[in-house]
Amino acid sequence: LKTENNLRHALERKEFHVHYQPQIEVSTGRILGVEALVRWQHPTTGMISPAEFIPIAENTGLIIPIGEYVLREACTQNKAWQEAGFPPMRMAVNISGRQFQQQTLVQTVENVLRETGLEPHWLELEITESVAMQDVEFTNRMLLELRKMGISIAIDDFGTGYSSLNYLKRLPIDKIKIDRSFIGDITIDPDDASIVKTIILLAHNLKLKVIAEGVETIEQFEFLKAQNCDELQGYLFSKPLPKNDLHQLLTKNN
Ligand code: G
Ligand code: G
Ligand code: MN
Ligand code: NA
Repeated sequence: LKTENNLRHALERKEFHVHYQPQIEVSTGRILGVEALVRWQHPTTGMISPAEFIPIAENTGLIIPIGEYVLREACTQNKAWQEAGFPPMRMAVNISGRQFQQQTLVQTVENVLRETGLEPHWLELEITESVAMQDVEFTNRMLLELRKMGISIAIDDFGTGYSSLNYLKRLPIDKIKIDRSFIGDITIDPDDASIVKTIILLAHNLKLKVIAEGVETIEQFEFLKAQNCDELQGYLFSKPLPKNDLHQLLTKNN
């Protein structure tokens, strides 16, 4: 099922859809943005998780057209929400390792922003920590070019890779996303609690915003609030939703 040919056909038949998960300002409960998350709606199998097909898309290179589709769809949708009169918000889009290594990424992002009319500061790209740290010189050059456009950069899955603190200080980034593997047990595991506290302090000392992902309980929310975490994302507030279901949340947010 998850072969190169099937992925190619899925792209042609428009079986990929984008869901959106709200990112909440901890101090106010407001929706500051959403993360775009791709879904494969297979005609007979049903919904297939990106965890299952992104690795194949990476290996075959199909992540390039799939990723460009997600980026264009997400920017188009964000512009549409703005034009419908919802308070403007940020759109966060995941960029895979293979996409990030493409010299054409900057041009692609520029084209998509121009074509959709979305202002750059409403777009955030998420690069995983492990991808960012692979070749720090390259990452630095690439992020400088992307940020020159006016978009922002978040380091995804933070804490699961091996960041040199020295590099973290030098890279032109805006935000750190604490990986959800640290959040699940913050209220019961003292080690996870101190790791999360330390990441928040570190981020703030470096003038970076910090968002916690995978927040599922009120207790986790209270902990993060007490530690001055800036934003959160997780099932406590909302799971990733199709665009039409998100309309209702945005209306309440108005
Ligand atoms: O949404 P879900 O938790 O099922 O996603 C599983 C994994 O797939 C996550 O690691 C997420 O970052 C990744 N993912 C989801 N959508 C995209 C996408 O559009 N591009 C890339 N590169 N990864 C994605
Ligand atoms: O790695 P990345 O941040 O892109 O992954 C986002 C993934 O996390 C999505 O697949 C989304 O479905 C999943 N996710 C979002 N919120 C929660 C949550 O509260 N709990 C769990 N277990 N997964 C979540
Ligand atoms: Mn992400
Ligand atoms: Na993540």
